Amino acid sequence: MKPLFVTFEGGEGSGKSTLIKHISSWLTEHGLPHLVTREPGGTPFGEKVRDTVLDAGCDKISAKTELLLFLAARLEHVEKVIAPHLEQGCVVLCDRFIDSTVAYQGYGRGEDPARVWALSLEVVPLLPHITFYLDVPIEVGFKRVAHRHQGIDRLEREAFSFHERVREGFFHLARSCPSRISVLDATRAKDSVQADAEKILAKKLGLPYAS
Ligand code: T5A
Repeated sequence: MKPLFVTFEGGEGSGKSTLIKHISSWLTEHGLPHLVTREPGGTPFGEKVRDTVLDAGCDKISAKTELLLFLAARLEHVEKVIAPHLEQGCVVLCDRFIDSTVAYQGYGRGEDPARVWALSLEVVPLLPHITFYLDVPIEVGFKRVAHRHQGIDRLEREAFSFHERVREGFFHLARSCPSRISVLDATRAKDSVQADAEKILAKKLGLPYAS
């Protein structure tokens, strides 16, 4: 088995978790061992960082502190979970990774995106083989998650303009890395988005695909 590291990126409520769940079932149908994980998170330490960094009641922290927290969680995640699974030949499906860091802490928070990119790769020198960027207008994503009971987190609370900068950042990244990042119009019905992702993965994994 050839390892494959696949990441899913997008704004709030763009449908990443829904697509990952579908792709996980699709891989199971094809008998392919895989891991589903997320960032921030994926390890007990990473989940603690997640609780802190997304806690709407958390003290105001600087953009650099926030960046370093995401990177610290990523380092643990890659060393303890992602790299060992890739070494075993697994497909790893990860909800958010380096592109979120550049989009949110770089474009969103106003840290130099090129420096955020370089620092991220210095701390964790690993890039996904394939990234799906699920694009939806900000208001569509927020509307989709508005019914949730647990309330909105610290990043979701940011102004509309912050989320617009993040979206622009994702577009910029997609233009810079066209062979890695596939932009999916995620305003379409779930089955259309899923079919696009399956087609790209089938090609990469050498699986038959009937469109
Ligand atoms: N972050 C993360 C950083 O700032 N820097 C970093 O380095 C990293 C790694 C993570 C936060 O951390 C930040 C970014 C984030 O703000 P999170 O809880 O993971 O927070 O938040 P999200 O990633 O936004 O997760 P969500 O669960 O809110 O959104 P999803 O997973 O994109 O959306 P999903 O699949 O739960 O779908 C939402 C709803 O839409 C429906 C689903 O059924 C669901 O009800 N839906 C669709 N409806 C219509 N059409 C479709 N095509 C649909 N697809 C899904």
